Amino acid sequence: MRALIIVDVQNDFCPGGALPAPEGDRVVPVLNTIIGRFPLVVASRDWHPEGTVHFEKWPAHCVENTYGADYHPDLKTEKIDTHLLKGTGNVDDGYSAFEATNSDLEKLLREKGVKEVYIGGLTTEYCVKSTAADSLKKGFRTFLVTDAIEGVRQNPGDTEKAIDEMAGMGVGMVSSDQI
Ligand code: VGL
Ligand code: ZN
Repeated sequence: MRALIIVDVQNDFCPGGALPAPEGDRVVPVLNTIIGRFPLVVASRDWHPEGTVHFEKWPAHCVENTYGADYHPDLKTEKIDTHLLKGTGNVDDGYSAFEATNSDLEKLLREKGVKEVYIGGLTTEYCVKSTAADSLKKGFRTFLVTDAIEGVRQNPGDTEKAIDEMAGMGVGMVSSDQI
């Protein structure tokens, strides 16, 4: 049994948003193509209060119930089985989808008998990497969909470094056409 985790495909992480991955919207058609191939699809959203220590590190983004926190309008959200909200506290970052506060992702995956987790979305260096690391730690076989992720690219090379780090941890690399 395999599951797709779509991480933070939200307006604020796409071009024109508050904290954009320069090509963040490129993941949307790729995810739309593969979303129907998974018996379980989970999607996370960064969902911050207006005041949070997280905004000492980052420009304000994905404030709960704002347009910036909505899914990208073209994402096929009707195919999402479970919607996760994370970063909802005011004292933490909440990068990983496993830190969602409205639902227990690990428990859900175990109940459904999921053994393999495929991850796509935004951003490669932070929430995607943190979600992949947690997934591995919890014992799921974990794969990155390499053409369904985009980095925020604060510094040149950050995105590539994050991908190398994930490969080093044991995350498998697959492209969408291999799924
Ligand atoms: C993210 C920075 C701050 C992400 C979230 O979704 O990768 N990055 N908050
Ligand atoms: Zn955030």
